[in-house]
Parts: sequence; structure tokens; C-alpha cells
Amino acid sequence: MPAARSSNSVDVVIVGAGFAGMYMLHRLRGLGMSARVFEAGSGVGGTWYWNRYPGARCDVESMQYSYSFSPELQQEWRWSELFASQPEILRYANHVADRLDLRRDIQFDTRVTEARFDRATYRWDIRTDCGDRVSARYCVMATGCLSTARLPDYPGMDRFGGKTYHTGHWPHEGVDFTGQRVGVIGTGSSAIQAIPVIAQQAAQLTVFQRTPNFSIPSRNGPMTEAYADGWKSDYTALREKARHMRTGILNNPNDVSALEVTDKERQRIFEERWAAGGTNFMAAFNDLILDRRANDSAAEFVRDRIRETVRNQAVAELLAPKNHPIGTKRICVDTDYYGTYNRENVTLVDVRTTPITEITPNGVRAGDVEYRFDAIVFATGFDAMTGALLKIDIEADGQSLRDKWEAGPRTYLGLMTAGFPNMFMITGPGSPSVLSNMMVSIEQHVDWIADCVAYLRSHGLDCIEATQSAEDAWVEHGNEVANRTLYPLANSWYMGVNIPGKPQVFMPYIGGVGAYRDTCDDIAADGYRGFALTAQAAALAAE
Ligand code: N01
Repeated sequence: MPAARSSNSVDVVIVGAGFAGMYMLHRLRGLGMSARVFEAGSGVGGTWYWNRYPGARCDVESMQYSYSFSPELQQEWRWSELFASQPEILRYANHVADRLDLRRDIQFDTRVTEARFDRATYRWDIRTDCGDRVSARYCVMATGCLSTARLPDYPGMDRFGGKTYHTGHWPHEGVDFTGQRVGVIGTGSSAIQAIPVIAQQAAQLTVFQRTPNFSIPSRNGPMTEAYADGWKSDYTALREKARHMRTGILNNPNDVSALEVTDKERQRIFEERWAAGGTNFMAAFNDLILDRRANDSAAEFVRDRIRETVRNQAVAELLAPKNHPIGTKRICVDTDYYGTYNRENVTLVDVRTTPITEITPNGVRAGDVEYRFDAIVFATGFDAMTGALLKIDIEADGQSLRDKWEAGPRTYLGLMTAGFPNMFMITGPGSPSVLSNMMVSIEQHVDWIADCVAYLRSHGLDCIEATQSAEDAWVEHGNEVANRTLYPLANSWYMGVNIPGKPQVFMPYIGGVGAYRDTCDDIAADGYRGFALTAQAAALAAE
């Protein structure tokens, strides 16, 4: 633990040094503002710092999952694969930190524990687990959407004699499973990437599945120079196009209903997308996420691919999702996931029919069977979107954020929440965030926030707060848009269902990255409609 630095005062405290916090720091420096970043990890990279499990890689193509703000950066960096692996993305994050000399304003190994707004001074008082106390005009939460790992609470969790791991807290030195009996609990995106790699090492791998997921092959491969140059030669225009796409990804959407074409044509298009690989599969038609019959056609196509791939048909049926529309739980992208179940050393246990009842000193008990392991991997996900924010004791005017969000997060644009002046969130609940290319959404939020504080400064103002009415209207709009889709039909982490007792509301904004950007720009151009802007002196005089 580093020694606490002396109390001090900055313009902005940024919480988190992932891609959001790093770019926020860079923008604020450009405005001549002082900023201090606190980061719980020992290095930059956020998600890519923590999630080091075998097989971890991004499901957005590298040419699009990278910063666009610097022409030099995007021209000089060379990706080795179409979909970069975690180590390569982490190298990229470190390269950016070096290139922009970011580390001198980042305090690592330091977790922010409290943030309290003082209306008498119009400043945030921020405290850390290292004893730091910093006063800041603005506080920016760059805490990530999937950064609070979640373990199940089976009896006996602390009794297991072997090693346990969570995918989101993987040891930095790596893990060699060679010759081991390994149990993996969970079959979400993390598990679907890790299972094929662990299966190649382990003597025996047992996968405990509660809910099967739809997964599309990534068709990952080496990045050819021609492909990279194709992007680089037209990067500015391509990036701009991506910013206005529904998901922030240039994914060649087909603006046709799946129900308007013949069965043969529908099949042909699905096959084409399946062969191309990746999440673009869901852009095969314009109503896959809106219409149950359209969705069923895509879901059945994928189920057929699973049946075709997995030799044991009983296992194939267990792996084929039947209870949620495709895409309403985050679609997974894999390298030989389903094929892995053809291996002699891989067993699938359906914990819906044989629930896990306890972790024993030797392994996992499910139904009547005790499975014996050397290692257990928990791929059991995260307290998504609100977990990292609510872990911090955030308070303004005697109200805590935990109390305010007791029935679910409420924000205006996912950028601010009423009653908490001068506190911004990057990709907060109520913004497209996890439904988008995070890099595009991060850059959009950081730019909006930086422009906003520059506007305040140039107008002699220093306080901004979302109004209650604007927030209420935004929440209502978000719910209304979500309810037009099939998303609320799934028991997903988007809905908070994976955390016992968490309020079940659809947290991200599904209106699309392009439309959302236009709304944010329009609100800013209209003098920050829906926000109350004041000057501290005037506000104090009025009280
Ligand atoms: O977590 P998850 P994740 N007993 O919550 C199961 C992003 N990401 O880390 O569905 C048994 O999706 C749970 O079962 P169920 C991406 O946005 C991106 O995999 O709750 N099982 C589920 O199968 C992703 O969506 C990338 O019934 C239990 C699994 O654990 C998000 O991170 C890669 C259980 C958790 O799946 C989270 O993915 C990786 C229990 N008690 C992650 N508790 C890429 O870019 C939970 N489960 C490719």
C-alpha cells in the first residue's frame, strides 16, 4: 500500500484508470485543469488489467476497439490479430499511458472509498483506502461497467482445499492447468472464451452450466497489413461513421426484416453472417431484437449449428439455449466453444436439473455427485453497471447514492444523477455503454464532459446538476425504448437479475449510439437543457 499523499486540492478527481479514466485525464490536461486519478489496480487498463483469464479477448474488432482521438496513436499502433487478446490490449493501454505521460497523475493501488459533496464550498471531498483526502470541484466516475466481480454464496466456499479463481481477478502470473482436474462454474462470455483453452491444458474439465448462451464463432485470425491499411488509409471517415451506428461498430447492418424475405434467403443471410463470424450476426436483419418471430429464426439457426457441431446430441440439446431470445443476454463470441464438448476430457453438468448444493473440501457437490477438483474457476460474472459506483460511499446533501438508487439506477443521460452536482459518470447506467463499442461510448462521454466543464468555465460557472424533471423524463424514455424490444424477456445482468436482491430494471440505454450522441449534442448546444448551471458565489448568495 503506498503512503498517503498529503491532503490537496485539484480541479477534478477521476476514479479509475481504464480507457475511460485515461482519456478523461488527457482531455482535462488539454484544458489546463488539474486532475488526480485514483486506481485500485497497480497499472492502467481497467477491465483488461483484471480479466487475464485464458482466452480473454475483445469481441469488437481491434481496428475499431481502440482510441480514435489521436491520429498519431491510431496510425502507429499495430494489432496482430483481428480480435486482440487481453495481453495485447493491455500492452496498448500501457503504450498510450507512456505516450501521453499519464502515469504522473495516476495514483495506483488506491481505492476511493468515499465521495461527499459539500454544498458550502461546492466541492467534492474524496477519501481513499490509503488515507488520502482530496478536494475537487468535479468528480468523474470512470469506474467501469463490469468491474465488481461476483462470487456465488454456496455453503463451504472457504473449505475447498484446491485453488479457486474468478475470471475477473485472474492472477497476473497466469495459471497452468496442465494435468489438473478443473471445474468451471458459469457459461457466460468469460467462460465461453476460457473453456476451450483450459480444456487443452487440463486432464479433466467439468463445466457447470445453469443457463446456456448463444455464441457465434469469432473467425479470429492474424491481422493482415492490407486489412489494417484499409482502415488506416480512411480512419477519420470510418471512425466518424462508426460513431453514428446503432452499436458504435461498423457492422454492415441489413435494414430488412427477417420476416420479409423467403426462408431460403433468410437462411443464406444467416449462413453468410455465421461464416463471417462475430457479433455482426445480430445485424443480419433489422428486427432480430424487436420481433419474437424474427428472433426465433436466428435462434433456431444457431441451435442448428450447435446440433451440427456437438456429436453427443444430449449434450448439444443442453448447450442450445431455449429460454431467452438470442441477443437479449449478451451474445458471446468464441473460438471453438461448442467443438470443445467433443473432447474426451470435457464434461457438461446441467445445474438446473442437478443444482450445486455446496463446495466441499474436494470440489463441488451437484445433485448426488461430488466432483473432485484441483482447481475451481468461477466465471460467475459481475455486479454490472451499478456495482462499482455503489461500492463507494457517495453522498450529497445528506442523501447517499445507495439510497437514491434503491429501486434501481436513475440518471439523466447516464452522465449525471439529480442531487449529486458536479459528479459525472462515464458510460453510466442510462447510456448505451455495454450495448455498444465501449471505446466509442467512452470517447463520446469524455468529450461531452470535457466540453461541458470548459463551457462552465468560460461562462463563469462552476456547478452543474441534472434537474429532477429531466432525469425522470430520461428514465421514462429509457424504459419505454427498452420495452419496445425483447431485452426485458431475459434474466440478464442488463436487468440486474444475476445479483440476489438487486432491483430488476433494464440499465443500459437501447436507443442506439448514434441517436444518443445526437441527443447529448443537442442538449449541450441548447445551453445544457435539463441541467441547472450555477456559479458558486451566486448559489451561495441565494441560499
Ligand atoms: O459473466 P456473465 P461473464 N451457479 O454474468 C453463471 C463482458 N465480457 O464474466 O446465466 C451456477 O455473463 C451464470 O448463469 P446464469 C460481456 O459484456 C466481454 O461471462 O445467471 N452458475 C452465467 O452463465 C459479458 O456479458 C468479453 O444462469 C452461475 C455465468 O455464471 C460480461 O462481460 C469477454 C452462478 C456468468 O456470466 C460478463 O461476462 C468476457 C451460480 N451460483 C466478458 N452464478 C468480450 O469482449 C452465476 N452463474 C468477448
